[in-house]
Amino acid sequence: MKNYILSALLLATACWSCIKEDDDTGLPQTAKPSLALDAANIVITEGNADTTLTFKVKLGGLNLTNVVVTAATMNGTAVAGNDFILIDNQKLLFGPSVNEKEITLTIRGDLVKEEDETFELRLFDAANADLSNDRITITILNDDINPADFINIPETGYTTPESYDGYNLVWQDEFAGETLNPANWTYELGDGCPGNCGWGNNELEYYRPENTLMTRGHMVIEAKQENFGGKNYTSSRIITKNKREFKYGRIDIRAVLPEGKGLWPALWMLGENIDNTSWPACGEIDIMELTGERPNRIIGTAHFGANLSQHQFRTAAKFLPAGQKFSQEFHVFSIIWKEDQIEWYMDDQLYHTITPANLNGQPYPFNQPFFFIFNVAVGGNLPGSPDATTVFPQRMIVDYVRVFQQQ
Ligand SMILES: [Ca+2]
Ligand SMILES: [Ca+2]
Ligand SMILES: [Ca+2]
Repeated sequence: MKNYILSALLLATACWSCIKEDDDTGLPQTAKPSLALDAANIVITEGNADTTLTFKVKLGGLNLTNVVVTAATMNGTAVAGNDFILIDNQKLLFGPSVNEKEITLTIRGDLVKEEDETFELRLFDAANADLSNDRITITILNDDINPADFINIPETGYTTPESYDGYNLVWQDEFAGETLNPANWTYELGDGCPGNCGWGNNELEYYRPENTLMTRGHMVIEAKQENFGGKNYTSSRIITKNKREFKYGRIDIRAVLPEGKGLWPALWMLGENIDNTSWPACGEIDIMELTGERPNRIIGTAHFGANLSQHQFRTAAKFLPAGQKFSQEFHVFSIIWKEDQIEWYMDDQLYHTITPANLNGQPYPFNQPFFFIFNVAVGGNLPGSPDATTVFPQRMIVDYVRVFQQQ
């Protein structure tokens, strides 16, 4: 019974409003023509070149006068300019007896990996027609890949904790972003010329940002055999100078290293005063270097000396067990650095220590802030040039860098 009454009430309300509208004009009712987008929501694969879509707007019923409607695109997650070409309040005029118009929409294709994205095409402000189906959603499906997503990232290897008793984690870069974080890093580009050609070591590479790749929480520096900038190899070199500089602490860097004659990956630091106090008086801490012809050996080194002619260094090597290589899985390269002492570790195994007593009377430059440099050099004084056995591309894969300081 209740349901019956409710239905009757609704019916009565509907009829009453119908009659009222019909009564408004007092003239014989001619139905306005109906105007609609002759399309439904669509899904399109982006493609690598622009794609043109044509939509019909159809007028139904008798059009005795001019009908006008406005079409526009509305940004969603897809944005005009980047993902499609803006339709900015385009007027569609239907003269008498015209009952169809077209809207042309351009979807921009590219090779960049993106999320799937949507936007809308809308009709509004119809004059002399009743508008229905006035909007559709266009979904653009990503069809691009990040080439770095196909790089093999080893799943095994040594790892270290995110906290240590008595220390605070003061800085970390886990390389989780889609691009290198510019708050932390600056690219050093080119071949060092003029002024420091070959980066002071007769290196053979040209540094480019394109050789730094981000994938799945890792930063990859790729050394390639290709001609660019007058060099036969390209690679990347990134620094934290003027952005992230530290004095003392425990530093952990987890990485997989390249291999092959002529490859020279390095995770290292320079004194932040290098612009005023030239090398080696500013000090250099090589947390890890490897020469690719010995893929099971890393070296940790401190460079110092009052001036260039008095340059000295203290170095030590750490080997993996026979049959293992640093290119196969992750290892963690660390220093524990305090006043008047630096210790070098590989997978928490101490293999090198320096104190002022080890510096043969040269000034000790390591009690001041330093910045990081991560790079993969090709050729140069330390490793010599690549040869026929060297396979390119080669990659240094860095999972994280973390700096802990004593509480
Ligand atoms: Ca594409
Ligand atoms: Ca794309
Ligand atoms: Ca990571």
